[in-house]
Amino acid sequence: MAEVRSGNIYWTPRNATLNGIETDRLLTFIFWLTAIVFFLVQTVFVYYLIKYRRRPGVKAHYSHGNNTLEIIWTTLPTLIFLGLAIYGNRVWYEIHQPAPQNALTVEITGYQFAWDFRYPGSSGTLARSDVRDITPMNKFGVDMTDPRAKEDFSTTELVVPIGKPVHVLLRSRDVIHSFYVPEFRIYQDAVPGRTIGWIWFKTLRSGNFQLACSQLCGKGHYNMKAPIRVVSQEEYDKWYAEKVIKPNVFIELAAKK
Ligand SMILES: [Cu+2]
Repeated sequence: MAEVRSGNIYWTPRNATLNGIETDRLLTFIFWLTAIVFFLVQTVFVYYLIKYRRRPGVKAHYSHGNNTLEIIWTTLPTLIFLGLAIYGNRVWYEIHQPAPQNALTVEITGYQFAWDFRYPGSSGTLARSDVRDITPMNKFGVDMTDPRAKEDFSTTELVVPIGKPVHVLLRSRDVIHSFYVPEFRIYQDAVPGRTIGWIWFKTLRSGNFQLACSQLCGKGHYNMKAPIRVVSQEEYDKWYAEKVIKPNVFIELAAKK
C-alpha cells in the first residue's frame, strides 16, 4: 500500500529524496514571491480604484503616461524573471549531475499498461540491451550473447535500499509514458525508441510509494502503476538474494531461443 496522505492536501506530499530538497526550495521560493507580488498588486489596484472613483463635480484627468514609471515596472519584472531563470537552471543542473559511481542501476520500462523493472545480477551491472532487440519474448531487448543476461532479473515493483543512489534507465515499449513519483519530485517522460539515462535519485527515508504513469497513454492509463518500496539495506539484501537466484522467466525464454 502506498503512503496515504491524511492532511496537507494543499501542498506537495512529503519529500523523500535528496534532489527533492532543492526542488522544494525553488517551489517554495516561487510560491512566496508570486504570493507577495499578487497581494502588493491587488492592494495598489484596489487603493486607486477607490481613490479615483467617479465623484460629482470632479473631472477626469487624461494621463499621457510616465516614462520613469514605465522603465521601473519593466526593468524590475525582467530582473526578477532573469533571476528565476538563472536560479531554476542552477537547480536543474545540480539535480542532473551524472549518477554516482556506486549507484544501483535499474532499467524501468513502461508499456500499455504497466511497468517492468530490470535489476543487475551479481556482477552489479546490467546486461547490454538495445530497444531494437525488444520482442514479445525479450521484453527488455537484452543482448543474449552478454553473459550477464542470465543474471539479470525482472520485477513488477521497484525496491531500493534507503540512502543508496539509484540510477534509472527509462524506456517505453510502445507509446509515450511518464515516470512520475511525487514524493521523489521526479517527472520524466519515457519515449519509445529512447533510453533516458539522466534520472537518478537518493532516498532520504523509507516508505511505500507509488509509481503512476503520468501521460495519458490509452484506455488502461488510469491503472498503469507500480509499487515502490524504499527499505533498509538489510531488507533489500534479503529481497535481492531471493530474486537473484531465480532468473527472470522472460530472459530465460529469450536465452533458450
Ligand atoms: Cu502510460
